[in-house]
Amino acid sequence: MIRKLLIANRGEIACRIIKTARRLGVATVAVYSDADADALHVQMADEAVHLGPAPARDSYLDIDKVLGAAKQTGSDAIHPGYGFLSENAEFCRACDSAGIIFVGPPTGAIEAMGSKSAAKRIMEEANVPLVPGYHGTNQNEDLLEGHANRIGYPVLLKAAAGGGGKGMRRVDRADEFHEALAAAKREAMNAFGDDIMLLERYVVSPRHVEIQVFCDQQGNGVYLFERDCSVQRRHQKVVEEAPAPGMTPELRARMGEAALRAAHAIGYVGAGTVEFLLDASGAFYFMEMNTRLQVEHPVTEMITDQDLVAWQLSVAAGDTLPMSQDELQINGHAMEVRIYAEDPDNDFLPATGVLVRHQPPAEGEGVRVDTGVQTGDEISVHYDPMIAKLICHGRTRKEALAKLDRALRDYQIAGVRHNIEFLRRVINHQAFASGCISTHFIEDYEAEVLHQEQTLTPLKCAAIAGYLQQREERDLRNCAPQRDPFSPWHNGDNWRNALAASRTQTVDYRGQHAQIRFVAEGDNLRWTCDALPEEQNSGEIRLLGRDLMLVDGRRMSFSAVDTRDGGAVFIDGTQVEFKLLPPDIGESNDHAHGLDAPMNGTIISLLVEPGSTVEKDQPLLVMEAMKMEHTLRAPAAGTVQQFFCAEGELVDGGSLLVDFAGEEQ
Ligand code: MV4
Repeated sequence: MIRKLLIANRGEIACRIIKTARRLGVATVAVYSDADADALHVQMADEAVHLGPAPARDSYLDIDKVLGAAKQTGSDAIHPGYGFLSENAEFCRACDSAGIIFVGPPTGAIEAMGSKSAAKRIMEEANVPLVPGYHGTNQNEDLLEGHANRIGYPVLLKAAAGGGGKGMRRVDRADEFHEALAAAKREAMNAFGDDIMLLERYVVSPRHVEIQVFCDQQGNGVYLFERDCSVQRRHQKVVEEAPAPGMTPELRARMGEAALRAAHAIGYVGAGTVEFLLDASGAFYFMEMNTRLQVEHPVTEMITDQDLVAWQLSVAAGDTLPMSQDELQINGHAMEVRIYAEDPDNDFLPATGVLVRHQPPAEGEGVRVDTGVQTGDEISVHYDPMIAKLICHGRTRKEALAKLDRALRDYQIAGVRHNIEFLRRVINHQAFASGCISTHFIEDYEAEVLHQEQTLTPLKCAAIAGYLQQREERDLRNCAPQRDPFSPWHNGDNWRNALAASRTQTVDYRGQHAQIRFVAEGDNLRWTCDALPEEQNSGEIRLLGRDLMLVDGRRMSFSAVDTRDGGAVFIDGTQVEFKLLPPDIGESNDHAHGLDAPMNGTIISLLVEPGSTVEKDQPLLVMEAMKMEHTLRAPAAGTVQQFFCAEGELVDGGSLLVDFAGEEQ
C-alpha cells in the first residue's frame, strides 16, 4: 500500500494523478519550480516542495532535488507522469536505491527500449511483427546499401538512438542511398552522439495505432485495446481516439497479443504503450514502446471505464491486476484533442502570455477536461505549451465527434493564441469525419485545415460593438458616481443615450484596421464599419443580460473579456480577439457630428462656451494623455453646441467630446 505519493511533474498530468490519489486516500506531495509557485497542481496537493528555478533542468529534471523532496516528506512512492524523468533509467535506479517505489517499469525495461536496433532484436526474438529491414550492428556502408536493395525502395533510414520521428530520412532511389546515409549519420551524431542507423521498408500512408498494455509484478498482463493517433503534425499528436476506426475484433486481438509479447519480452511492469504502424492492407509492424503513462491515456479510460492511474498505483504496490482480459470491454467511442498555446497562422509557434480567461466547457455527460491551468495563469516559455486535453465520449464515433465539436465551441480561452479553431477544422473535415485518417492527414488537407478566416464579418463587428458597449456601461457604473454626479454622461436614464450618441473606435483585427462607428437607435445600437462591403457594413445589436445579445434581432450567446491591448468576445461558438487603437486625429472625427477623444486621457480645460461660433482650427479643448497635452480644434467654421465632458474628467479614446455643427456650405 502506498500511503504518500510524490508527483514529480507539473501541469495537467500532475493534477490528474493527484485526483486519483485523493480518491484512493493516498496523501499527495507536489513539487514546483519558481514559475509554478501558484500553479493548480501545487494548490491541489496536500503538501508541496519547492525545487528551484523555472528551467526544467534546475527543477523538474533534477534527480537529486526530486529524490530529496521525496525523502524530506516521507513519500513511499514517486509518480513521474510523462516527459521529464518518466523514462529516465538513472532516475528509476536512484529511486530503487533510495527504497522509494518508482511508479513505472523496472529500470531494465526502460533501458531495453533505449536503442531502436536493440529493441527490434528483442521484438524479433519475441515474434512481434517488424517492418522488413535491417537492424544489425555491422554498419559497413556497402553492406547497408545491399540491404536497402534487398528491402526495396523507398527505404527509411532511422537513427538507432532516435525516436518520435527524430533522425529519420526517406530514400527513394538506389543512386541517392550513399548521400542520404552520410547526411542521416551526420544528423544522428549531432542530435544523439551516436550514428548507428537502421533500415526499414518505407510504409506508405500508414496509420499510427498503439496498444495500451498493463502488467503486474506477478507476470500477468492485459491489453486495454488500441488508440488511433494517426492525426499528427510534425510528430505532434493532434487528435487521438479509441477504438481505431475500421478495427476488427480479430485484428485487435492479434495486435493486443503482439503488444503483450513485446511487454513480456522486456519484463515489463505497469502501464505501457506499444506503437504499431498499420498499413492499408491491415498488416501491422512494431515501431517503439513507450514505458510510461501517455498523454492520451484518457481515451482508453473512457472506453473501458477504468482509471489507469489507480491501476498503476495498485501494480506499483505489488497487487495483481484489477481485471482479467475477459473482463475488459469496449464501451462506445472516445476522442481527445490537445489544446495548445500556439499560433496556427505562424507555423504553430508556441504562444506565451497570461490567460485572461480560461473557461473550459462543463464536464460530465461524456465530456472530460484535463488541465493544470486557471484564469490568470501565465503560459511561459519554460514548459510544454499544452493548455488542456479535451476528451469526449459517445456511444458511437459520430456522437463523440459531435460532443467534441460542441465542447470546442463552448471552450473560452483569451489572452493567448491557441489552436481551438484549427482543431475544429480538423475534426469537422469530411475525410476525418468519415474515418479516412492516416499519418499524412494534416499534410494532405493542409489548405483546408490551416485556412483561418482572417477578415472582419458583420458578426465579428457586432461582437466588437457589443464588447465596446458593455465595457462603457461597466466603466460608467464603476467610476461615474463618485466623480461627477452631475455630468450629463452619468445622470440616470440619459447616460446610455449620451454615450451612444455617435462615436468611433478604431480596431485591429488580425492586422486589419477598421473603424467602427456607433449610433443609438432607440434601445438598439447601430454599428457601421468602413472595412466591410456596402451591402453588409451595418447592423443592429442590443445587449440582453450577461451572456446574451440580440444581433439584428437574433438572440446569440455572447461573452466578452478585456485583454492586454483590447478585448476578446465569444459569440455563438466563434472567438473574436482584437486590439483597440487610438483613432488618428482628424481621420476618425466625423465633422458633421462632433469631435471624439483621440485616446484615453483627462480633460484639462474647455476653451469656449457652449453655443459659441468658432473659426476653423480654433482651439476648443485641451486634454492630457500619455503625459502630453493635446489641443482639439474646430474641424471647420461652425457652432459648438454642447460639451459631453467636463474639466478634470477621464475620457475613453473614441468617445464623443463635443457636439459640433459645421456651417452650412
Ligand atoms: C515509419 C514510417 C513509414 N515507414 N517507418 C515516425 C515516428 C516514428 N516513431 C516512426 N515514424 C514513422 N516510421 C516506416 N518503416 C512513417 C513514420 C511516420 C509516422 C508514424 C507515426 C505517426 C506519424 C508519422 C508521421 C510521419 C512518419
